Amino acid sequence: MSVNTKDIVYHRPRLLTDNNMHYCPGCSHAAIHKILADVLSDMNLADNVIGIGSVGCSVFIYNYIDIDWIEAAHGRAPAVATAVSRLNPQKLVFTYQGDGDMASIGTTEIIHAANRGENITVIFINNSVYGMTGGQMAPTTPLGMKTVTCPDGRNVEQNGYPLPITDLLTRLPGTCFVSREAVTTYKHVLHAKKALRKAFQNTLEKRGTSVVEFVATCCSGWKMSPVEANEWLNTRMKQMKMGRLK
Ligand SMILES: Cc1ncc(C[n+]2csc(CCOP(=O)(O)OP(=O)(O)O)c2C)c(N)n1
Repeated sequence: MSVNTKDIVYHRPRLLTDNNMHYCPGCSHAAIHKILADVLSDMNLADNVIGIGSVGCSVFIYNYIDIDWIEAAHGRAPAVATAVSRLNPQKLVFTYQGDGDMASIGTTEIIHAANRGENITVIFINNSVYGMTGGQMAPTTPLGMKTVTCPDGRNVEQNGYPLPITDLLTRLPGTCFVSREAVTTYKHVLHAKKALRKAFQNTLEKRGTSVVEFVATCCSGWKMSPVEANEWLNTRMKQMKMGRLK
């Protein structure tokens, strides 16, 4: 049967592999992998890119996106990316990190890499908890949110303030672009793709560190259904400045 190209509404990204993803239903990682594969395919970057994976639920990302990957120890992706991009200046180098990874154990690495203005893109998946290890409180857990390690809700007296890591990164001289995105609606997906394209273009043009944060869901960690998690995320997004931050 011949298909009218005008009727095609969906293309599977060329770089997305056939492997079944291991993510829980409703997890944002899966949607973000898809748009990442889409943008890398659209920009024709397959042979010119090295991704630095991290520890967390996305640890198997190398099974899903068919590019060159290096796996970094927990939190160390920006340090590994620094070496890889300096040794391979012709390659686009990016990290893919959760909030436990980037905003907790790896705070030093991201702050110093961004402050040095390393020529990398940082993709930061902020689902407000440590997903892989069972939904513990992360530095980015908002006040009032319940997790297994703050069952009555995060409070300042016991847990301190949430760490606004992305906002801090906007203040550093080495960051050239910082954006906060989501994948909850089609409109958000389009916006997020534009931000990823911009970040990758900056890295290709050697402008310094670009950061794209995704405010994301973790249905299992939050103990919510995918619909409830999306609704909760939409509420949280209303409290945050979304879009381009720098
Ligand atoms: C050095 C080290 N400390 C602790 C761990 C245990 N650990 C594995 S994943 C993880 C949390 C990951 O959370 P996050 O980065 O937010 O990613 P998510 O799983 O939520 O996508 C932790 C603490 C580890 N693997 N290595």
